[in-house]
Amino acid sequence: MHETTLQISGMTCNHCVMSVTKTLQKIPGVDNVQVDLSKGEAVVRGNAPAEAMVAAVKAAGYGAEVKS
Ligand SMILES: [Cu+2]
Repeated sequence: MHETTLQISGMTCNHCVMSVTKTLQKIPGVDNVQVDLSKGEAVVRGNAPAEAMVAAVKAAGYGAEVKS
C-alpha cells in the first residue's frame, strides 16, 4: 500500500476538510484519506497517482503539492 502526503493550502474550516477529503476519496485507487486542518496536510493511502490527487484538489479550489 502506497502512502502520499500532500500539503494543502486554502483550508480554513471543517467544511474545507470535508470537501478535500471527499474530493480525494473519489479518485480511483484511493483507499483512505486523513486530512489535518491545523497542519494543512492530507495523508492518502492507495495506489492512485499523486498527480491525480494534486489535480483533483486544485480543481476543488485548494492548493496542493506533494510533500512525500
Ligand atoms: Cu472551510
